[in-house]
Amino acid sequence: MLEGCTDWPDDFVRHYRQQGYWQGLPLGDLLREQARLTPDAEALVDATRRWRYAELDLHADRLASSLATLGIAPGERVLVQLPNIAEFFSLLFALLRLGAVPVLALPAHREHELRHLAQLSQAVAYVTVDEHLGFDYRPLARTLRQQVPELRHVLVVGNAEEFVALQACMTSPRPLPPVASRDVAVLLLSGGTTGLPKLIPRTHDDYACNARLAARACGFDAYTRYLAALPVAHNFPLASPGALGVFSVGGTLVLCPEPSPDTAFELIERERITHTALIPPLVQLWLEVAQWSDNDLSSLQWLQVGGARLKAEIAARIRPVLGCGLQQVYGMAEGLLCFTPLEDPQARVFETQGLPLTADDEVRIVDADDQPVAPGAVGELLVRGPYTIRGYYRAEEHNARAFTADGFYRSGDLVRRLPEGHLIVEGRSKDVINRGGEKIPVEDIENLLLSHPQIRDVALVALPDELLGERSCACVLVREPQPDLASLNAWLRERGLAAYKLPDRLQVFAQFPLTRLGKVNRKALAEHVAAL
Ligand code: AMP
Ligand code: DBH
Repeated sequence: MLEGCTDWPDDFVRHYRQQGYWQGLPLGDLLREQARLTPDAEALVDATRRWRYAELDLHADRLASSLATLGIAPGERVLVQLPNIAEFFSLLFALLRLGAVPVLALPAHREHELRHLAQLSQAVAYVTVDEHLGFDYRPLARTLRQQVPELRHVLVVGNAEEFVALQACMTSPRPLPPVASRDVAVLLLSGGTTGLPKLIPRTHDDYACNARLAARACGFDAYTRYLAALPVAHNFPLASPGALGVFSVGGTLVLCPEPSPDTAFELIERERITHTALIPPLVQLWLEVAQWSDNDLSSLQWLQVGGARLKAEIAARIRPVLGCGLQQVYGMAEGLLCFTPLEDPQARVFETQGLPLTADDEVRIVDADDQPVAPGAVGELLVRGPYTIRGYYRAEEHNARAFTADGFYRSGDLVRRLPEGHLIVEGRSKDVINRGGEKIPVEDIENLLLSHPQIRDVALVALPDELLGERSCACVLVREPQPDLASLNAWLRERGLAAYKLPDRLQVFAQFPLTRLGKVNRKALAEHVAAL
């Protein structure tokens, strides 16, 4: 296994194989197999292209050969920052076939996040796009290359300027050394537990299991036409079941450049979309717009919603307004996926976040002393299973806290379980703000703010928000002259922070309320600000 990753113990490996969770096939073969079975079926549609399975397969092979020729070797990491375009998948499968490991950054990430990801992963290459939604990624590539000298290659989709054009990397396919299914396939980003975002190593075996079984739980088949409205670098639209789930059954993936209802509704109508996935604030936006939209959404069968808690009132409006069923999804890039079963009664679908995907997802709900809580009581969810990691990448010290001695992942989520096994997410114990499904790593932003000359101390807290569930407020002690929110955010932006992590509000204090132990009382701070 890739150095810096934690393997499952042998008895678990044996069990997961015996039970058929791990099938011993590298993810690159998943596409190969579909291309053999249904070469002419439509695999992928984006704004300008329609690729059949045979075409996607060939693009991936050609790109893999070119990347090998450039000198990218098995096991090396490649930082990938691509929007929802066809090349995301030719590149992903090329890297998987090469055994090189993609680090999947989101299009919203900027210098602050990318530098950290490149350094932590010791990436040898960065692949990006010329422009997307009005943002030019090439200056970002220049900065990154200066700051991280280990980045040997920069490849750009579109007008590459001084960089290598990805579309020119199309040599004829040649045989590559085999890839081990037990090895790491991708490094996903965690929303953050403490400190800087961590990297999540997912193996070919466990990620294929994730996608294949999720596709089954969601009823995906060869007739499925899935709209990827969320950015496909994220675990939800990528593999839960998302794109990889679609490819595992020979369905069609339609890539939506951004999730606004205007763009998405056109595609749903034109492409006869059957399934899609959203985070809760987008559901509200889609519901608003659908009421006066002329688009025909009648092909839509299921809307999956996850990333943050969905309010039951909103859940109840989905079928009347959009004409499709709701499936709640509670997932994490670290592994565990829960889905409300398709046949569940409405009340259960509105009120719960579903059942764990497999019988071997071992879920424990515990108190502060790691003792199981009484049935039905709220506690922290701990989990281990055939597609849940045993450790973050290169994070030995953090892993000692984030996992129990017997290998359970401490999710930081507070949940309770109904008698039938359905989980309900009630809150969290980790220091992350969940802004409508987008996760803000509190400590990282606080550290950045502490380096601002006018800020003496800071606590970033969550405030309740009607649309987003939570938004962020920077509570600060300042030096004169006092900064205002606009100037502070301009300063953070200059430091290359992704826009969704910018504080929504700034509140200046003369002193912070303290706990009896003398630490900043975040709860009291948040309550105080919310009441203002
Ligand atoms: P990440 O670790 O970035 O993959 O984010 C996963 C986290 O998102 C989970 O641990 C939960 O805190 C949150 N989450 C995901 N889905 C839901 C959901 N359906 N309801 C509430 N919280 C969710
Ligand atoms: O929030 C998440 O990370 C998430 C939500 C739903 C996820 O990773 C998933 C489904 O797979």
